[in-house]
Amino acid sequence: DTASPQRIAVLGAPIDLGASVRGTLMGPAALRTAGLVTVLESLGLDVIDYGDVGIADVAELGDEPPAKAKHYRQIQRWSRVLARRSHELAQTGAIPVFLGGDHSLSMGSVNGVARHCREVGRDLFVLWLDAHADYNTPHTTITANMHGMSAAFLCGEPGLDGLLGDETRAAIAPGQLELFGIRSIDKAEKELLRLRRTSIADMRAIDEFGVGVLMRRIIDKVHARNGVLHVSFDVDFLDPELAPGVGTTVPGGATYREAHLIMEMLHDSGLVRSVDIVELNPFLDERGKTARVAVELIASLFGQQITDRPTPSNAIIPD
Ligand code: HAR
Ligand code: MN
Ligand code: MN
Ligand code: MN
Repeated sequence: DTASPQRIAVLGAPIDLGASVRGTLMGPAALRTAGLVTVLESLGLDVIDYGDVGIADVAELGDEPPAKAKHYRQIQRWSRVLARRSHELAQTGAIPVFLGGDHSLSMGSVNGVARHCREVGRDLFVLWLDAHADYNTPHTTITANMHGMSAAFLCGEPGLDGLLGDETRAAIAPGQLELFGIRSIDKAEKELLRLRRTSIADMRAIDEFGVGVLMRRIIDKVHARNGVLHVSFDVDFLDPELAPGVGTTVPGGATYREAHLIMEMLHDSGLVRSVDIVELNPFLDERGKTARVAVELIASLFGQQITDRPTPSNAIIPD
């Protein structure tokens, strides 16, 4: 029903053990401080902020931790609680927006959404906006950091099979993953991606064709399959000049204008049903710069247009 406002369910996941650098646990607070909820409300959306999820009540399972997966036990507790909460939120018909936290949180958030999509018979496509492919497994990883494994886990790659315990695992097909903005992949990770024929819009492709053409291709594909989209937005997708508040910066990232266009095209597509905002590390940020740009981009994703922004030039009213 187009008359009722779109509902947004905000849920914080203050997790940082999936990354090598501590500090992303402050991400949800920084995104709220930068005005995330207010800006979404100003766009006419009905926003419920469910606060932050925790793992205090989540039991430890007794499965054997994989040899190369740091902090497996804690990430497992996060993944299980997030998978459950994500599924519940998706079922309410709201658009869940998960505030990270490092990128390991997507193993739970996307699994929950994928489970819901499976139940309602829609194909879920996942747009992975990131400098990294996050397509390692405990077998391929060099660092054993679990934030580098989330996309692979979601595509059903082996090695973390007991992660969700009795929570239903809902893997997506590798053809439903769209890696975008990539400029750092490990050797074994790249081989695995090649084997799976995963779609990768790396920075080289972006430079050659532009984000407009590449995004249009993805949007058309999802429309053609009557699918829906989850946007997993790792802020290191952005150029470090624009987004310094990240533990794993890689030069040559998306510009302010490229990132805005992507978000605006995604909004116009009407396909987005869920979002992660991950890897923001406020401990490394410069006076809230990265948090602010992330919030601005999320506003664009939910309908803010370039001419809506309160800039001086915007105040010139034609007579
Ligand atoms: N490929 C490296 C690894 O597996 C780096 C992964 C870094 N991941 C993130 N998220 N920052 O995208 O350790
Ligand atoms: Mn990532
Ligand atoms: Mn990354
Ligand atoms: Mn904008």
